[in-house]
Amino acid sequence: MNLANATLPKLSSPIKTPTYARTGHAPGVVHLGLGAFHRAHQAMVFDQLLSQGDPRWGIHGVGMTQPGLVNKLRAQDGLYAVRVADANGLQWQVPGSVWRTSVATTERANVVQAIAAPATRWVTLTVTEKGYTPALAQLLLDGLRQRQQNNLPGLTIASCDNLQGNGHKLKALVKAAATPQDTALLQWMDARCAFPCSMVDRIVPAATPEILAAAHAALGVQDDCALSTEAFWEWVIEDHFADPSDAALLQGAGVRVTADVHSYEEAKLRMLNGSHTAMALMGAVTGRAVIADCIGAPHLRTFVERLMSREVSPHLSRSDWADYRDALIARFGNPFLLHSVHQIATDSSQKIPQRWPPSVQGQIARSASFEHHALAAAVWLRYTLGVNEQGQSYTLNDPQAPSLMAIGAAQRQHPHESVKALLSREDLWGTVLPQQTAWIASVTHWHQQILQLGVDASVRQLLSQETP
Ligand code: CS2
Repeated sequence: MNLANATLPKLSSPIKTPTYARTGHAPGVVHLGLGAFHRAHQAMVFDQLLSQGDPRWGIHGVGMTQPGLVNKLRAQDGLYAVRVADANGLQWQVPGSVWRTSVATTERANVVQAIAAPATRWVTLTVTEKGYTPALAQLLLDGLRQRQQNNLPGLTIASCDNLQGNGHKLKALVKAAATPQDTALLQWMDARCAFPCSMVDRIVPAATPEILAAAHAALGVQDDCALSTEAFWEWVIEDHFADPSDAALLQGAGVRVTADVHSYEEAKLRMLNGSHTAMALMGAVTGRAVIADCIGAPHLRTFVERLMSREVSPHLSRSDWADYRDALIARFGNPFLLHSVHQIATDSSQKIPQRWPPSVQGQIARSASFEHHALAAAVWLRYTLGVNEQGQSYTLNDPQAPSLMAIGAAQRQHPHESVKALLSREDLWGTVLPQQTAWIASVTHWHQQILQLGVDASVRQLLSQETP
């Protein structure tokens, strides 16, 4: 027996389950990129709004490519359990906000229909860094065109991916995909639709067999879509909505609505995500499976602390960075999360440009040290060998995997050439860093150390040559 509408009443108490009607009102939100993150983050915020009696926050969840999860969710009436756990406690919850589902590649017309549906008020997106394609823009344009032609209200279209200025990027992408015939549509979009920037944060690892087994034990029924997350969550969104009254509603549900999303975005991308990527690559190469194992190693923890304090924080506009750093280190150590380093290392070529170069450039501008980032960049090169220090091989999941592996393949024979080839790529580092000889020299140095001594010894060496 699986979790579904019919089995909800049979769940072991005290699990929080939806108390509101899940049919009878069309979804007000179309979410593109129905994965683990959305289901354990925004879907739970919308669940709270639904619980308060506002029926406009049901979700039409769209899987962008893979039908697997959508099929499992359909079999469970859109229901799934979330385990929320950290040092302060553990509880299970079943959010009920996913009302309908589609797969964009095979059911595109349904998705366009959903965007164009009269009840739809919001489109939210977590399509990952590499998902910002002309095809995505076309999908949005096709839905919006129908709204315009049918004289329906505009939408709030909120990108929630880990990209700086994500709302601006999405709007620019949509505009770039428009044709000269779309002039009136773009005018309507400018006047009626809002593309707020937003920063979302919650650590939600991909589900594992362990979490599915734990869900079965807690619920008393099978749940093929269960997830595990931490208690912490944050959603900061620009005060820019198609319906301005949404600001107060979201605030009431714990969302921070502000004119200044930028400072939250940059702190999150460079502190949390920047450290995550460094640890993920280090973990992959040293054979540590999860982030908690990395932060649990005292030298890696000190490395991450110093990366944030010495190289990232001087360039942040967020002044409470020390508290933010300490909270992050505690979150990374959450023993319940089992956040796979290989999951985070996925698509590193798409993630690193947001996460590392701004801090390195900032350090160069103030003639300060960037050794932690240089060591991390050298670990990335080592990672492209596809085999860890114990000799176990792994796969590089990255749209740039072929070119990265080609650059990295001969790194033992021609280390300088490999470092140079990696660091000269403007798609990864921007236009400034490829010209910086001190940066290239430093990555070259750490790369040599890593090949000779291994990652752990190189990190210890870096720490020992610094003032504590
Ligand atoms: C992670 C993020 O996989 C990754 O790239 O850094 O998914 C991270 O867990 C979230 O951004 C946390 O909010």
